[in-house]
Amino acid sequence: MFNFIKKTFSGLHKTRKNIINTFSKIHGKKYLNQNELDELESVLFQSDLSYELTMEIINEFESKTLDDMETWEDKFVDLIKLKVAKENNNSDNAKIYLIIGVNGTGKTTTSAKICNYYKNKGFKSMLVGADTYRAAAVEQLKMWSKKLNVKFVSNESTKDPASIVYDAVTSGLKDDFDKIIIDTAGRLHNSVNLMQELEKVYRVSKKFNEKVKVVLVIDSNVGQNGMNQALEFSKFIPVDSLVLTKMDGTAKGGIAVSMVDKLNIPIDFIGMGEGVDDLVPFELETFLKGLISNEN
Ligand SMILES: Nc1nc2c(ncn2[C@@H]2O[C@H](COP(=O)(O)OP(=O)(O)O)[C@@H](O)[C@H]2O)c(=O)[nH]1
Ligand SMILES: [Mg+2]
Repeated sequence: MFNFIKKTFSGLHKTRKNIINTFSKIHGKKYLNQNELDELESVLFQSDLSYELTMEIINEFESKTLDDMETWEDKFVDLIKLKVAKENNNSDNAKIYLIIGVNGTGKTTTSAKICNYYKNKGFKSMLVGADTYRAAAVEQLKMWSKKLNVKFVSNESTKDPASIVYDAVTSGLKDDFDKIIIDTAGRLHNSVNLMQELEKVYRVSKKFNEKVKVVLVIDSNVGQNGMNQALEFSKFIPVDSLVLTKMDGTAKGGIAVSMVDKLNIPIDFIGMGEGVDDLVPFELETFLKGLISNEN
């Protein structure tokens, strides 16, 4: 667990840079003047914390005098926790994982990371290449499977991802796999054919009477736009959880907090790099502390 906390803190370096700087300036002050409030408002907003959440914090800080024992950092964490607190039941009970999202968000990498995560937890895990649009994507996933030493199923002779999913899940269940992780092609919600194809893949995966988890992968660099991706994909199939990738390379990490606040879909993991171990279970309090803490 300690390792995950460390990763959360260091992976957020771009988002936290200005925030930490601002919090360190106000550290020890009993109340904040207008300039300090303005600066805080600006850095929180730039990190893609929503306007609404930013204003709530600023309003609260504006009317607040700190006691000797309190810090602005603690106040920040407490306020957001109070406002957005939700149960995150990141449970391990699904068997079939559909990894979906728009192009380039990190679906293939995240499929490998999730497979590795469950394998390390002792689950018998396998990967399925169902991106029938890019041979390179199947090859990429196959390479991950070799590296992780897990079973890999795909079928280059068909362009129908639903048929790959059907065969792969059938064989995976027969061999008693606990986790069948399916990588799919990138698609935009406004592409009707591709969204119908996704619905079909979903329907097929539901036929087995096993718990299916639909995981939407979102590149955190897109900030508030990620919220739209979640809403749009949800119109076609029920999205069960989110993975926010590339947290390590963005200054907009505050989007995770807005998402917890606004969406009824939990964030299960955040991606913190290109390596297979760079996947961290999302935990709101740790994340918030990672944004404002000077430790690393
Ligand atoms: N820095 C960083 N890069 C990532 C992360 N996740 C994926 N990538 C990179 O993003 C690029 C696209 O990833 P890929 O998994 O192929 O995306 P896909 O098109 O959605 O399948 C690759 O170069 C990955 O190594 C992450 O969490 N952090
Ligand atoms: Mg891919």
